Amino acid sequence: MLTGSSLRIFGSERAKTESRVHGAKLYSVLRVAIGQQLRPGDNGIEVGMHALDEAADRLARLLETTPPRLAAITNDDAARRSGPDRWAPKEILGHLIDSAGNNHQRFVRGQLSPSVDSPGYAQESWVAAQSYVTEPWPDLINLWLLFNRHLLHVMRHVREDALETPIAIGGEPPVPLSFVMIDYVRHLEHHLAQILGSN
Ligand code: NI
Repeated sequence: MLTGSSLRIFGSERAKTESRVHGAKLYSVLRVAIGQQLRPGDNGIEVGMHALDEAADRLARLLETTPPRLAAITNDDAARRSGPDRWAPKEILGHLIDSAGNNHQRFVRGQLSPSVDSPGYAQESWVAAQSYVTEPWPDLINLWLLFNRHLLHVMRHVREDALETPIAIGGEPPVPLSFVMIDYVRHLEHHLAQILGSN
């Protein structure tokens, strides 16, 4: 069984609280990912590809269903923080736009090089530096949507022989490109649920 500290290899961009939220669901994928690295000759890749297809399908559905729900939130409500240390919906979506930008680099570079060293991501500084909270909510929705449509397109056209490219993020031990893609969708689902709740 993998420990909590092992989980951290999947993204210094994620706060510890988020790792706990994501944790349980990640374990099975995690084992597949590590298995691929330790035993490149086994057939773990089939599981990995299936998981990747599944993640792409979930992303496709989200890109159909969530934009109208996001658009139903007013600009004022989207700028409102529910507490001093909480992000407003605009900032959460901004964080997802940052995630899209950072992962776009990984998705492409992972197909162009035998291994990738990807910088980490200081989420609070990034979100504050871009003043997402003062940006028009409809613009953020559109940017998020179109960027993710493209990332979905990239995920569905990724070269099969690149799926195991080791990606190191922020100096952490590397994980396969397929896992970076799957984890990208999980992270997006987590934050969309924060914005939309159970509505
Ligand atoms: Ni996050």
